[in-house]
Amino acid sequence: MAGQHALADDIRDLFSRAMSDMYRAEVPQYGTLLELVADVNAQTLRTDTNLRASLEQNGEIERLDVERHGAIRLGTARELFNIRRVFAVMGMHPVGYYDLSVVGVPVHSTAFRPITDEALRRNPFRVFTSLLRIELIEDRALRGEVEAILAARQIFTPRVLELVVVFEAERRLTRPQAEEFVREALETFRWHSNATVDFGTYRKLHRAHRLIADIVSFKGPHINHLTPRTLDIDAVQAGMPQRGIVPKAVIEGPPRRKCPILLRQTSFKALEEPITFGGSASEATAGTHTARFGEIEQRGVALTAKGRRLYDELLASVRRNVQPGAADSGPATYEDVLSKSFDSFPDEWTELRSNGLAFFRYSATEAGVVSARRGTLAATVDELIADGFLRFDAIIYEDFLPVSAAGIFQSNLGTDEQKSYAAQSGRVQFEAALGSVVKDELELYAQAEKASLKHALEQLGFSQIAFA
Ligand code: OOG
Ligand code: NI
Repeated sequence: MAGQHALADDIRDLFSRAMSDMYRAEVPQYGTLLELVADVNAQTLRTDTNLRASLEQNGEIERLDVERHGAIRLGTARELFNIRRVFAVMGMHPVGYYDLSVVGVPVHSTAFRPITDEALRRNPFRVFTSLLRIELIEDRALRGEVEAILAARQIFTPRVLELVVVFEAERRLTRPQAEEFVREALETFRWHSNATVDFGTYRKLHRAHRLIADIVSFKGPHINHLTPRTLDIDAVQAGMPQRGIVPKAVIEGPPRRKCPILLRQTSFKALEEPITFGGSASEATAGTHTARFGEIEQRGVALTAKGRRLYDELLASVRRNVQPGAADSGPATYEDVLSKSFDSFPDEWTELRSNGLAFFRYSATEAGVVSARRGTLAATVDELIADGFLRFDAIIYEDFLPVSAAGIFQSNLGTDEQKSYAAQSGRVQFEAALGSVVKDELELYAQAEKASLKHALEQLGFSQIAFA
């Protein structure tokens, strides 16, 4: 932290550490998972020297230990508007729009995350943030009740909103203000074992959708998971049972590959936690609620629009033939079909690059810089790579995948809730509620790639015009 002041990146770093400590104290299995992931990552870095070199080149080794994403679910447009302002203080901005109604979850979402290379290197903390689509509640009376309950709650402390205003004016906080901001912001994400509704109302909400009960019944949008990044998700999945954790049957996303793409994720079941329902102490009812779970992820290269189309097509064809977790096909069958289908997705870095399927970060090699001075460089990017003057490393995918997210939601809702909503995409309403457009993730990756190439070519003695 520079001097007396804290900038957005400093505040995010403080916050993500405080959040991790809070969740560790609340959900002990999360601590166990962090230990397992740290062991597997250390082992992977020892054995996979190429991966290690690439992570070092990208400045990702340092961020690995602090890397997490979390998720929250909000009830109203106002809550979404203000959470955008709170996250902005931490240098986290809305990227991407995810419509989950098509997969039977009555929410739409974005991811708040840092967007510049520098901020991502410092601490890439992200929060997948969903907003309830109240219009998808069919029962009119219940819809009215939900609106009234949500209108009456305030998920932010008055002080955190004051500090947001200070930041909006100054673009920074003093160090004591930053520490206060983190303490106050944490309150929004905290677990509450007292429901704001009585047990009858909770049951009614639950019957409409378990997620609706989770969003509406409490004082705030408790963080429902915090996910560390592993370098070998299969090893963590296999190691979980030995540490008393039971993962879901299949890993979401692409299959295991030599060159990891996008994002692979697996989760373990939500905890059943004791809750006190009902407003006044005299009519309080004891019950339980399941919301919080654990998750791990392995991140791979970000795909271009072309690469993403191929991924979506292959995944859809797999799911037409075999459903993960279906009774007649075990996880082995699903993973088999998945990895066979992905045979047609190139699995060499050079091919991924030459086919325009993925984004890469370019850098000048030492040999290249030395030759540049002697003025003996080749003329095209491909030649520079072939001559060993330019290297390229995967740009890591920093976002989420809607089909995977649906799988994570579903595995924690129980398999009985597979209804799908016939809803229009609500992107326009979502952005109106947010008070901002969401950024296009593909554009961010393309910019990062372009900037790295420009810089590398300059180091090699080329002007950007020569390669425009
Ligand atoms: C969010 C589920 C999505 C992921 O990693 O895809 C998610 C939620 O359950 O609220 O976190
Ligand atoms: Ni998640």
